[in-house]
Amino acid sequence: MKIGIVSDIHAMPKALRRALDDMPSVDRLFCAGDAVSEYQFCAETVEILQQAGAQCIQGNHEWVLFGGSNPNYLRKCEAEFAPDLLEVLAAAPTSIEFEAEGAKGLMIHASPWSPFSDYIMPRSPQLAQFAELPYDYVILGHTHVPMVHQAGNVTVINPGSCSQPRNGEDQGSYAVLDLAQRSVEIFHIPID
Ligand SMILES: [Mn+2]
Repeated sequence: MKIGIVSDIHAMPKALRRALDDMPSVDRLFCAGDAVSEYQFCAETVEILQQAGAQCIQGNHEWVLFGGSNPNYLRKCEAEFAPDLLEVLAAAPTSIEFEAEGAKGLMIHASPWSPFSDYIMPRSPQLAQFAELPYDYVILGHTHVPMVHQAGNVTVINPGSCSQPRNGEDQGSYAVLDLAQRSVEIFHIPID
């Protein structure tokens, strides 16, 4: 089974489309949060994810938008967008556990430890702690920096952002996890 992973789209549907067009054939699609931004909902982004059958979690931006911290903008969205479209992200969980081909995984936007908002960067000291988690794969987003890191038996994957790279490069990125091969590949795509 192959899982395509996108993250931190931040309401830029063109970049999402580019990632999905470029992506090799996959069996499942995951979105690791921040599909939209706290002050910018995007119907087209959500529709593309829905059509692709993506399993989405909330990032900090969805958490702010739908969690009540931003009531004026949420009211504006409720007036403008169809309820079922908002519900896709409003009802999304903040983490997903998955199990396939004998592998166990967790997807969570920023960090699996309270306060769930740390930025786990490629050389972060916290990476060593992932080895203690009861998973084979932990999928993160949030940093906009693509990463594949082996911590003991745990592979930590961040697909980066398909639209807003923050690694000093001018390319977006996404990831494909191949559970049969136990391999992960990061793919780079042009951005505008
Ligand atoms: Mn984020």
